[in-house]
Amino acid sequence: MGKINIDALLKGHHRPLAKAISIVEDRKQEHRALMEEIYPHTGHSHIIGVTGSPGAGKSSLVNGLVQHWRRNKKTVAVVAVDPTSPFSGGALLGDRIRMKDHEDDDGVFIRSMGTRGSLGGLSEACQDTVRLMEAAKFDKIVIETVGVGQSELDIMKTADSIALVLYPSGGDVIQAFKAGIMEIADLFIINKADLPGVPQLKGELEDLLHITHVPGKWEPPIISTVSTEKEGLKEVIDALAQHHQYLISSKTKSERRLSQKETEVERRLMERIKDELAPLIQKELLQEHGDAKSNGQGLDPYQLRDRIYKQWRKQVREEKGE
Ligand SMILES: Nc1nc2c(ncn2[C@@H]2O[C@H](COP(=O)(O)OP(=O)(O)O)[C@@H](O)[C@H]2O)c(=O)[nH]1
Ligand SMILES: [Mg+2]
Repeated sequence: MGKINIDALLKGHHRPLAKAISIVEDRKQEHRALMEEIYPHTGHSHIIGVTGSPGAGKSSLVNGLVQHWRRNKKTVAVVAVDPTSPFSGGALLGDRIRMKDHEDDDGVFIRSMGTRGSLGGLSEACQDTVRLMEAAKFDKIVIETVGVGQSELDIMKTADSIALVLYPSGGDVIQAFKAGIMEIADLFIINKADLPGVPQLKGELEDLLHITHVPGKWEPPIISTVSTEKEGLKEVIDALAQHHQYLISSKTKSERRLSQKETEVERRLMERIKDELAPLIQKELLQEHGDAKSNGQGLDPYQLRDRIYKQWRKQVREEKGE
């Protein structure tokens, strides 16, 4: 690992943490060893996912939440997975000022993750980044993402508490519902409550929540905020704390983390198998393509699948020397 000072990272120092995140993002060779080393130190933070369409006011909200937590001496790390995020490089002037609010504060660490490469790779990098932040002992870790697509949903599912930020504009709720975010949100925030249309949006939400609610389970609150005026933020902080308490007392937190781990292991395993199979599949398909040219349709997809599968198994057996 050479250059990364793990002890300093575990104490929450920013420099080694930033370096470690770069290693994760670039998928450098040290990545695996690094993750192994920090893993035993993870699991203690409250991970909060903040999602919602671009312009809903997620970053403004997060900015306000960070200030609140800091006043209560909580340390906070933010990872913004949003190309339009104020925390990203190409930010607008006003956004830079917001980020500056926390610049000299050691208890706040902010990192943006660009859509370098595929979104799939991004969700993995994000997951590992959150782990590094946990190892660095931040009390609160916020993941901000625009809520679209499977990868974003995967990212959100790594959070303990998920907040969906909406604003009175129409259409948003149905979109969130379709994207499957409604079902996983633990908290609904109607931001821009200074604009007209709040009661309608709230009514719409309540109707949908009525359908999705499971008796005996956590009932997601709906909170109105004006992030730019810091209105309603205390209520959001309290609701998040309550949800965290609920997760711990109902043992849901450990259950959720275990199921997240299961999903992650499954995904990583499938990727590995896919990588291993890729050359064989390509070779077989190429051959099949040639065969099909000379004698019509060739094998049907099931037969071809079985042939490739058998060959792969044979290959594995040979490797094991059976
Ligand atoms: N009127 C109003 N504007 C807001 C509010 N919260 C955020 N905004 C504005 O909405 C725009 C987008 O906010 P931003 O936090 O960057 O949204 P994000 O894309 O969801 O992160 C900015 O111009 C904010 O100043 C609010 O509560 N009321
Ligand atoms: Mg943003």
